[in-house]
Amino acid sequence: MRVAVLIPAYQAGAQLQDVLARVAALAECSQVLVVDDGSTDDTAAVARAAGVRVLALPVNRGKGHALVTGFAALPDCDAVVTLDADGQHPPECVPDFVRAAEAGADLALGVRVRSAAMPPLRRFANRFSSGWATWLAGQCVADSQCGFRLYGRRLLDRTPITPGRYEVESEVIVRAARLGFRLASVPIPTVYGGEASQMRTLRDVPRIVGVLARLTLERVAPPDVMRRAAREGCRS
Ligand SMILES: Nc1nc2c(ncn2[C@@H]2O[C@H](COP(=O)(O)OP(=O)(O)O)[C@@H](O)[C@H]2O)c(=O)[nH]1
Ligand SMILES: [Mg+2]
Repeated sequence: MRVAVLIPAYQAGAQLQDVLARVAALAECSQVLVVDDGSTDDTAAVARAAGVRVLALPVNRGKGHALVTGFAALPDCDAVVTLDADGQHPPECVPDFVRAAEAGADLALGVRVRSAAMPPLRRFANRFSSGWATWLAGQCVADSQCGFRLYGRRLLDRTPITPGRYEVESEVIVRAARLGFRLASVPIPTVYGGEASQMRTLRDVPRIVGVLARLTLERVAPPDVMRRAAREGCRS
């Protein structure tokens, strides 16, 4: 299986070098792509110095935009593993994701233990959004907010994804599950250290709640893109 690693990165210069060195040590990974949109620190320079492919976009538009751009730039692999640039996702777990894909998963979702290592507000938000996503997806979604994932090729080719910020990661789970793609959970450590989150509560929480509300409506009134995708099916 040809596996690419896609790293959306924003203001992540401080941790990115270590993450890229650990990704480079992975036998499973055939290519690495960093997508930086508008960082004002040395994120892009650190990635280039590590010798990986970099897409440096001029304006910041959000993690979801970076993911969609990255998926489109990686058409030649069988699966794309996404992991965060800030060191919260140990690259050493990538083989577990590949094993889940080899066992039949189309979307392998990293699952963090909701331990005391996770800030209390995050724990609550995570439980709430994961419960809602599970109900919408009809399959277990234990951690809808975790960006450490493996996306299979067929899923990437067939699931309509609306570019945006963090809410994109909720949309893709629910839409992929509705199209019949198989989800799996991969336990990963819960890492909270000195890294600064780029998530802005007033901007991003309403976007996540908004997308879950929209996906609730899509149950009864699917948009054209989903009707078309459903006609194509996930296995044909
Ligand atoms: N390219 C890009 N990456 C982003 C953006 N926002 C966050 N990221 C990256 O997405 C990952 C997760 O973001 P983070 O703010 O740490 O989210 P949190 O860990 O859920 O608090 C990190 O690798 C960030 O560098 C963005 O606007 N553009
Ligand atoms: Mg983070």
